[in-house]
Amino acid sequence: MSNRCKGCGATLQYEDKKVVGYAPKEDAMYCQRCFRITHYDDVMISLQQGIDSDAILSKVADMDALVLWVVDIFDFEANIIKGMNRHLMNKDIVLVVTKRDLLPRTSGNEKIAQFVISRLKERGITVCGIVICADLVKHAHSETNYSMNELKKAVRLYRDDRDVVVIGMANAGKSTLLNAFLKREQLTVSNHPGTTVDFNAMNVGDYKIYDTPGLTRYDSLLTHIDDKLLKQIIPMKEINPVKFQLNKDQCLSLSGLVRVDLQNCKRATCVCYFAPGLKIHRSKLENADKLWTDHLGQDLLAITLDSDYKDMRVLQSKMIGQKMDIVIHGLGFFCVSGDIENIRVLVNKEIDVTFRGAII
Ligand SMILES: Nc1nc2c(ncn2[C@@H]2O[C@H](COP(=O)(O)OP(=O)(O)OP(=O)(O)O)[C@@H](O)[C@H]2O)c(=O)[nH]1
Ligand SMILES: [Mg+2]
Repeated sequence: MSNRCKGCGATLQYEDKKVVGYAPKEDAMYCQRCFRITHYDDVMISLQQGIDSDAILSKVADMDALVLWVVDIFDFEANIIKGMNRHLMNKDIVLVVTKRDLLPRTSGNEKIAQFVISRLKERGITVCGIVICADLVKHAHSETNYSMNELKKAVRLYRDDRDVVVIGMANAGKSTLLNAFLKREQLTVSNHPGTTVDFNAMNVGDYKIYDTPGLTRYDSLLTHIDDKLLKQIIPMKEINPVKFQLNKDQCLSLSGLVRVDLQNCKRATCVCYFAPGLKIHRSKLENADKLWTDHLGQDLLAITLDSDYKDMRVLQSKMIGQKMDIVIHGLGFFCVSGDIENIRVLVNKEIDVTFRGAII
């Protein structure tokens, strides 16, 4: 049997430094890439653009195993696996919510569960259970970690003498969850999508539990942004929302990544949930085109994927219900309420936007 890296699952090899799995010594347990990610936050070989997602799903489909589907609640829309039930027909799937601690403490687990249930229903996705996990980074190993106890209960209930396989989008928190579940610090974890590179089996008593590489979402900003900017755009702790009261037509610019135009706006509120490294700038709508022509890529609009805002895609929506989220996949969301006739969103052509009923 080939020797695998305990951190990322790559097959270890000792010849080529530029290929995943390279280790300098034959008795190494971890590859050099995992070592450098853990100690220097240096990915060496970036797999941000993806690992073959269809191949991962078909391998999982062939396993006789309980599936734990890990979903980052903060980036819920980009964490949906399109056609999951078709790929994983007849599989028992438990949805495990991670990164709940990024949302305000005031939005309780009950409300989050209701949100997840209704979104799954709207998308036609069925799962046999939902577990909400909190604070996996800080309090993972505490004996009283409520979420770990709930997860253990769900595994006991649904496993049925089978193995367990953990799947989900890149960066969802799969390896972090497994380290907490197994009370080990074995698996390599980082905020670079594509950290785990292959299936990684671990023994738990009489069964195996598998970590897997993250599936790539091509419509998420995390896949397209320069690796060096990830720290600025991925939130690490509870979001401090930024609130704007609006009483006329206005434009909100999220650095140079997203522009939200609020047209025919009388009285409205917009609460922004993004990483603190991303600055939001408010301007009059009538000045927005000039601002974006003159300053995209500089100053307040410094972080961008585009050199001309006219290359960006334009999406529009009326208000959905009383309170609506404008979700920018891989980045965060604006929550708008009030009297707004039309909302226009400009974003890079590769990135998806979802308009949905508010999560909070
Ligand atoms: N705030 C918060 N951050 C989390 C949580 N779980 C994971 N993270 C962070 O999310 C990032 C990704 O975690 P990983 O466990 O490497 O994610 P993964 O799904 O294994 O990623 P890939 O291997 O790339 O598919 C890391 O920076 C973690 O510290 C959580 O519950 N809360
Ligand atoms: Mg991983």
